[in-house]
Amino acid sequence: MHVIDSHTGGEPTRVLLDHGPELGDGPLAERARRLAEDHQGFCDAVLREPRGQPAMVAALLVPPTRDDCVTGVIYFDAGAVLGMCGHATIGLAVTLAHLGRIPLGRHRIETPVGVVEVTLSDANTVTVTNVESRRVLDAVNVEVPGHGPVTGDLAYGGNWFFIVDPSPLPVTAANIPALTQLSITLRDTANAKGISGEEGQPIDHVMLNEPHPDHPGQSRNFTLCPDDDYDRSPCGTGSSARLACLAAESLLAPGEETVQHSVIGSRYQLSYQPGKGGGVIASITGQAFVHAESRLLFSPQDPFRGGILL
Ligand code: PYC
Repeated sequence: MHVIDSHTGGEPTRVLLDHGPELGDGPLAERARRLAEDHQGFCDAVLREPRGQPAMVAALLVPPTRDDCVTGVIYFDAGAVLGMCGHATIGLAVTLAHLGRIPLGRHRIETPVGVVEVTLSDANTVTVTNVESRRVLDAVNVEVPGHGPVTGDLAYGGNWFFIVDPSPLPVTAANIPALTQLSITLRDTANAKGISGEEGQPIDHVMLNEPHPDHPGQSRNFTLCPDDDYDRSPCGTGSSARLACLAAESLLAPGEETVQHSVIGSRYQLSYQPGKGGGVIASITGQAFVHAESRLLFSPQDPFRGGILL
């Protein structure tokens, strides 16, 4: 299997160029459902150690249903198939340019949740214009076992986020184990309470924010992903969901720029325009770097050809 690995603000993306499972040619949401239901072994084999690494997101290229898109893509991490992925879309655009498949400029990419646009400004810098994001619930209280009450918003940015601002714990590298544990317990408790999207969609990500101590007016976040690992980047879909919350509170005006930092110190520039459905259309600018191009081999004799599953 031919793969290209990149990172976006430290967060890994693996673009899968061939040997994907047969998913048919229907709508991408349908193909994504088939991937999640019937091909977990494939997802584990390409993302879990020893071939993959913690926090890695795969971008499985599939034929788009629309002529105006350069490709279709289905993203997944080791825990779930994702609706969209901001950092991986930046990584995908940079990878397609590395392969000579797209020039600088604007391109459309079809995902299971809709068409997103990428603007490739140079070999590494990409602005993603996401699907419409929205806040669904505000100031929801969750009693987190072992911690106490936590209040946050439920918002959609291509994935489903519980967003807490300010974070109950400082968003620092030293706190990553504690932030991870708190976020897992918070997500599981909120899901058990039935806090969900309009059609019962469960929370798949948790974002804990705080004002950046060194950059007045900017924010720093910790984001937990479905694989129970944290996003090294500031999380594109989470940043989009957060923009929807800021817009709902009139804390950021349309077109106004802000900067979102991740817990490891990488950053995105963000802004939004009002969406047609009452939410926001987020623009996320970040950088990705290709760092490996390789072929994954799966020997039938290898006891860990399907990944390490503990
Ligand atoms: O950037 O949207 C994102 C993302 C989701 C999971 C990991 N990164």
